[in-house]
Formats: sequence, structure tokens, C-alpha cells
Amino acid sequence: MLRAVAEPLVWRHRTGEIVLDRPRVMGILNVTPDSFSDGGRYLEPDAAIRRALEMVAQGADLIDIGGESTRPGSDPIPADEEWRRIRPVFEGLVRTTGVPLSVDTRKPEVAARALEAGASIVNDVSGLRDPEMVRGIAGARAGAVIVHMLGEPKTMQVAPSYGDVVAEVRGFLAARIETAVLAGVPREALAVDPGIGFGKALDHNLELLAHIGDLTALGRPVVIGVSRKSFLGALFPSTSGERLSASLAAAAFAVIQGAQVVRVHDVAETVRALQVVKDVRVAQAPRSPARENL
Ligand code: HH2
Repeated sequence: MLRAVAEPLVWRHRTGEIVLDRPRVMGILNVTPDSFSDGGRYLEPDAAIRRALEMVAQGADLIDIGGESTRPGSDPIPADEEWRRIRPVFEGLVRTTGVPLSVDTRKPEVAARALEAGASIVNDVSGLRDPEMVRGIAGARAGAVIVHMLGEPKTMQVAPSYGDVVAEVRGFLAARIETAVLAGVPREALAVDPGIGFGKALDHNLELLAHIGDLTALGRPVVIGVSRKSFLGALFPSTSGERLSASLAAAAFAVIQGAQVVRVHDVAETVRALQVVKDVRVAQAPRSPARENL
């Protein structure tokens, strides 16, 4: 008997849409002096633009550009400084690539400037809590990633505590989707992210990864950011640069569980790992008439 093949989700954004008929790779570009893994490497706009184009050539489906580190213990920076760092990168990339660009920011004024400069999606690790952020996204017809974070980067890793982490994160994301939709953001413009490492102990991160199906049940694309993160270092001692194999395993596991977008530093390696997942899935359903949708 033939299996019914579900229609792929579509993620609409300011300049088009992403059909999630295969897992997508979001390349990380931190234009900061202090990001936990690539801090200081791409502060110079030309180096940042070169790195973004390299990730596109390696198969990145979108590029996520941030000017403020939100690593545990980090302090916020002023909006003007954040925008000063990323402005030339947006302006340069809009002219040189058609790949959608997202702005990784918690500040509505930075998001607004980036959308004006050509960004398509706002990736907000504070989960669209600020009504001005939601209004800006609705007005610009931008896409958005709603990320769950417990507390603030400065203190979020100080004894984070949940009753049921999966239910609480899911409840938060569900509520933020409805608030954004009521404020005029089309549901199809929204993606959700459990915020691995954002106010979570090791067990919380593992539980969330183990239950991604509870998040895909929200009906919107699930974005997962595990790349080089310190919870992997809690499983075995390592520096962020030594976590490639662990990051690939976690990304592949997330995709097998139903995550549609993975946010990564190591684009070329992740593209290959996800290709293996895709090919094995195709072999799992040899008689499906729509193999390309797997
Ligand atoms: N993680 C980080 C930043 N932004 N956005 C989403 N949607 N999901 C994530 O898990 C996520 C994110 C933190 O990682 P990174 O950007 O590599 O480091 P830093 O915050 O130090 O710049």
C-alpha cells in the first residue's frame, strides 16, 4: 500500500518562502568580538561577507547574522553598536547573494534596520516578548524564529529549573505563536526553536532534543541550534572547536526527529551529514511516489 506523503511546511518571509521539503541549513555568522565559538573572526566586514559567501557555496540555505553575543554570562550591548557591526555585512550580502538573510537580534530597532537593509527573517532569542518586535515583523511582512529562553543571557545558566521542560517550552512557543498571529504576523511566517543552552541544564537540553516531535506538533518549522554548544562539552571535555562530530550527531538526530532547520557553524560537514539522513530515508520508503518529499 502507498503511504500518504504530507505536504511540506512552507516558511514565508519578507522576500519569498522556503519550502521545507528537505532539512535546511542555516549558517551562523557572528559579527562580534566575543561569541563563544567564532568571536572576533568576522568583525571586519569583508571577512564576514567572504565567510557568508563561503557558507552559501557549501550549501547553506540561509545565513543568520548576529552582532551581539548571547552566550551564557554575556552583557547586552547598545543597539547602535550592534547595528554598526552588522550593517555593512547586510548591505554587502544583499548585493551579492540571493540566499535569505536572518538577523539574530533581541532588539526591535536593530531588527527594523536589518529588514530595511534587506534581511528576510528575524531570529529573536528572546522569543518575540517585546510587542514592538512583533509589530515590526508584521509591518515588514518578515519571517521570524521564536526562540525559548529562560531568563537573560547574563544569568540564564545559573541553576535553571523546570517542572516539565518539554511541556513548558512547548507551552511558551505555542502562546508566542498565537500572540504574534493576533498581532498580524501570518502563521506561515513563524518558526519555533526550543533554545538549546538558553537557560537549560544538560538534562533539559537532552530532553528537548529527545522530544522534538512535541514541538513539530505545533505545526510550524522547528529550528535547532546545537552547533558546538557547551552542553556537548558536558558530555565529554572539549573546546568549542573540538565539537564537530558531536554537533553533527546532534543535528542528524534532531532532523530524524522532525526538525526542519539546523543552525550551524560547520555548513559543509552538516550538509553532508544531512544528505546521508535523506538518502537513508529515501531507502526506507522505496515505493513512495513522491521520494523527493522525504
Ligand atoms: N543560539 C545562539 C544564538 N542564536 N538562534 C536560534 N534560533 N537558536 C539557537 O540555538 C541560537 C540562536 C548562540 O550561539 P552562537 O550564535 O554561536 O554564539 P553567541 O551567542 O556567543 O554569538
